[in-house]
Amino acid sequence: MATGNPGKYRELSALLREAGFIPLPVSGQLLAEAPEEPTDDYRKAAVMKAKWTAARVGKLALADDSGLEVEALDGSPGPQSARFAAAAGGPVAALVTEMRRRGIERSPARFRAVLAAATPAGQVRWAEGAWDGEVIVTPRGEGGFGYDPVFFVPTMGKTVAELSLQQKNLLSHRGQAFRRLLDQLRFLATTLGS
Ligand code: ITT
Repeated sequence: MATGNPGKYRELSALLREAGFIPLPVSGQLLAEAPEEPTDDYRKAAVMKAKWTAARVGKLALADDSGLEVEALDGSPGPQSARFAAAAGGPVAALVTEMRRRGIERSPARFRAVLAAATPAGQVRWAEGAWDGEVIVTPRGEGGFGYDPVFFVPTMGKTVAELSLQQKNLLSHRGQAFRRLLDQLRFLATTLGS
C-alpha cells in the first residue's frame, strides 16, 4: 500500500481484507525516497505513487490521492489538502482558521479520492469517488483522520469523525473508489499470478 498516511492505511486495509487481499505497508525508508508528488491533479498523483511503489517493491501497489473541496473557498484546498494542513497546524485548525477569517460558519463541501493500482511491469488502473457534505467550524468526534471532525454528513446527522470505520467505508469517497476499482485490482493481481 503506497501510502504514509495511517488513516488511509486503516480504511483501505479493511476494504482490501474484506476483498481477500493481504495489505502490506511500505517502509518509512521507501516513503522517504519517494519522489515529490504533483499537487495539481488527484489522478496524476495517485498513478505516480502506485507506479513508483510497484516498481520498487515488486508487488501490486495501491495508492490514494485525495482531498477536500470547499465551495465557499472556491474548491480549495483540493489536491493540496495535505499541504494546506501541514502549513497551519493540522487539517482541522487550518480549515477552521481560514473559514473564520472569511466569516464563514458552514459551507457545502466534497471529499474526492482517486485510487490507482499498478503492477511492477507498469500496468495501471484507476477509479475515483466523491462524497458530498458540509464543512463546519465546530469539530465533533474522535474517529477517522484529517478533516473528518469538521466534515458533516447531513444524511447521517453526524461528522465523519462520529462514524465507525465500517460506516465511513460504506459511504466515503475512498470506499466508492475502491469498489469501482476492485474488478481491475483483481485482474491486475491475476497478471502477477498472486
Ligand atoms: P500519502 O500521499 O502518503 O497517501 P497524504 O496524507 O500526503 O498521504 P494526500 O496527498 O492524498 O495524502 O493528501 C490528502 C489529504 O486530504 C490528507 O492528508 C487529509 O488531510 C485529507 N483527506 C483525504 N481523505 C480524507 C478523509 O477520508 N478524511 C479526512 N481527511 C481526508
